[in-house]
Amino acid sequence: MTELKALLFDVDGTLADTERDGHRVAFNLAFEEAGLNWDWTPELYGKLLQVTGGKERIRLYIEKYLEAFSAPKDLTEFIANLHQSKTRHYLELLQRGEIPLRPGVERLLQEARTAELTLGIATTTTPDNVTWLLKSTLGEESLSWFDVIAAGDIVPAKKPAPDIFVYAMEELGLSADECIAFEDSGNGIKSSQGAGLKTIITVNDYTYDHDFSGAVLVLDKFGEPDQPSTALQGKLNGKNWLDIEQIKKLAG
Ligand code: XBP
Ligand code: MG
Repeated sequence: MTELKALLFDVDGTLADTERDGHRVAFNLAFEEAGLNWDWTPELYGKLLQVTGGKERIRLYIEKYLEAFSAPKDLTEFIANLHQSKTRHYLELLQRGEIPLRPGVERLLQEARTAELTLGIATTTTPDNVTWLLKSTLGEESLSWFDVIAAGDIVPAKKPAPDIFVYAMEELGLSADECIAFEDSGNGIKSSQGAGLKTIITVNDYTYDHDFSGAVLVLDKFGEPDQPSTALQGKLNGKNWLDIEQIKKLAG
């Protein structure tokens, strides 16, 4: 049995519930700033989340959900500028401390560090979004906890393609059987499993009904002793929260 060496975390939906009250709000602020009467409601945003990547999501909206829209000559540039504005709004929201980590995330990261496990991130979101989520919740020093932060456009194909997890493992010099992934969505587990990784899922309001076949465990949250976790697929051994001991068993 290969020894577990690294934990690879997705960000949005896994480390923090960032989509409905974070990214979605930032998109709408960018649309308003650009004088566009676009309004991504929580329900519409749930549909748009079928595509990973903010720029890709704007393009999906224009192509599939907008009736009359006279696209500018350079649509790619238009989308890129809109997305830059959205990212600025999102970073301001993070810097105001508006997005907390999900229950159990900080505890699990600290337990992993104590157990001398390597920590990595594999996410579709923009790199600055990751660094500012970590800085605003765990402090500047937490950036050094991660040996790799693989994010955004650094790979040619975003989730559900496996590229970002493959890239993260290459950067760590580790094989899939030395790592385990943590994800929240159907696109996420397709990506992690496509990279050959065992995967633990924590669901959220946008992903609870996704197909997580093949996940080694599906939870509603990582949990804390005073915020018990519920296993939706697979089982927690003994404790009502996920800890390193159980992760090592599941990775085995
Ligand atoms: C989630 C995504 C990202 C965010 C928006 O990434 O798909 O696109 O929704 O961030 P993950 P950007 O679950 O892999 O963390 O606008 O920066 O793409
Ligand atoms: Mg996610």
